[in-house]
Amino acid sequence: SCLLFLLTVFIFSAGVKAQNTDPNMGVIPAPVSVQKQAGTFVLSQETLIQADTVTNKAVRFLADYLQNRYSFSNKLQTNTGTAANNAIILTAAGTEGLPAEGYRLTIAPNQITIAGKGAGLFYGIQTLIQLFPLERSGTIKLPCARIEDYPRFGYRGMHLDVSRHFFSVEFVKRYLDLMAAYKLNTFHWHLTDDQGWRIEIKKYPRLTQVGSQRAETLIGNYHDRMPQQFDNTPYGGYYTQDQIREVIQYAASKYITIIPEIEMPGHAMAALAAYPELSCDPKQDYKVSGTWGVFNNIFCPTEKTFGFLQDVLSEVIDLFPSKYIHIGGDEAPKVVWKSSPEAQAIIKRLKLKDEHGLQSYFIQRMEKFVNSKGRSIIGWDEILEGGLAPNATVMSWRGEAGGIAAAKQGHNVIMTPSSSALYFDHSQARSDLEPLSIGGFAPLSKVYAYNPTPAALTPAQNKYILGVQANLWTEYVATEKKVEYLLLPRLMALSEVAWTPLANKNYTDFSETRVARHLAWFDKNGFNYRVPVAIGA
Ligand code: TNX
Repeated sequence: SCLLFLLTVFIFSAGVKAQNTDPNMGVIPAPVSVQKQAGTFVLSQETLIQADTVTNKAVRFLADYLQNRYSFSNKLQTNTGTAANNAIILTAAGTEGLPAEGYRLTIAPNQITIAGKGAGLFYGIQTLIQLFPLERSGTIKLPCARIEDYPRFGYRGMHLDVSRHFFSVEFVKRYLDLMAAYKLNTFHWHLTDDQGWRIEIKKYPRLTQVGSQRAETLIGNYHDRMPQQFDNTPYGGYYTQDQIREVIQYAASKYITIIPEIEMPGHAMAALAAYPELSCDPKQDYKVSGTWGVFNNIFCPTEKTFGFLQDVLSEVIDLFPSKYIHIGGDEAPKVVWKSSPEAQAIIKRLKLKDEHGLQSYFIQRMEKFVNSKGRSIIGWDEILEGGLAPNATVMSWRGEAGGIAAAKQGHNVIMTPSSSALYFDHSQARSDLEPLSIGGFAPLSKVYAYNPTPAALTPAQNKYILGVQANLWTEYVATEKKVEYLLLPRLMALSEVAWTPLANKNYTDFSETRVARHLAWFDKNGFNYRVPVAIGA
């Protein structure tokens, strides 16, 4: 009887456990509210899709997804007001009181309803397809439930550096697919740097003819563990404007905005190699850098440079519909400006305090130009030095200090602190057991734990925190497989930082219950990832 008692206790506790496990039904990022209900909906080839507008891109996404994954050709029909049985109803009706990008998903035995507008409808569909069983054949059995959901932050970003290493249009699209699956809505495309200029600019063809190519490929490390090693294979690549447009359109189909970054005044070696007259010493022989780091040669703050950058930004603005244009601003040593008569003359004429004042003047001039085109600038937190441009948004990467200072001044902020594991080029576990990386320690648990609203800010000041982003720099990332390895599974943790209300975050539920299922999905879809085993600093 003792045994029977133990058995009863065991069964009872297992039952309780079963009820409490998987409170989010496997969905990442964890939704605002999930209520499981009795019954199932069976989705098949016969299920009708009824939508307010059948040509809507979210609606098309669902129909194409069912076609591609299950070879279903579900009939699409405009909503008539009377919902059919065995139907998925996609509609803007029933969205009252929902915040932007939110949705209500109801799975009942005879119908699935997703209420949402624009991105909200798309995100409801993303949640729905995460509930599909992994097996791709037969019908799709879905547990009944009601989910209400909306994001914590309006800016949910992921960055990719395509300068240090170049990635194809096809790969960038796959990257966007992953972002969209986890409800990230902003892709920060780092298009120019010392090691390569990657965007075609019609007015300055040498930017890509010369600036997109480097003579050698660095295969070793530039610091600590290994001396620099080169093979002498030339390396290069760039996107034509047609390709850029294609990627922008693809992103838009998944409700992702692309923010292009054109670096200034630093990280400019590729541009100077193409047009040495933009430097403070045009007689020097500039080369597209084959090594990593911070270089002293930067754009000279001359009228010629301002004219050039305005031309470049004009073409960039014509291509990209984003509200924000990122103009860099980071890591610009002032060595060259200190010894340049031209730079010193401007400091004198404008009565600027020093070279930092000149950097601030540089950024403010570019801001005026970007604002005149109806857009706003984002810059790395160095743009605080010497005074912020009046309308600038600050990307806080050297910890949170820059973001905190900017918010206190009433400027918008995007948090992307390298010290809080948002640098996905940093190692996910003990670095001697991981592929060669730039250093740093950014394990999954630390990414997950990040909270973008610092306690140092009042609730009113925290309103300036537009959101959060992770960065993937590619000095040590030459292959697509390595990008995926660094991105996954950390992208999922980022999505929960950006989307999920603080009260719903739970690392145990995330890492022990939900992640595994998503890894299996990556396996099925051929994405590389790091098996998330924690191995300490
Ligand atoms: C700093 S983050 C940089 C990049 C490097 C990165 C490597 C920032 C604004 N600048 O140029 O790629 O560190 O982690």
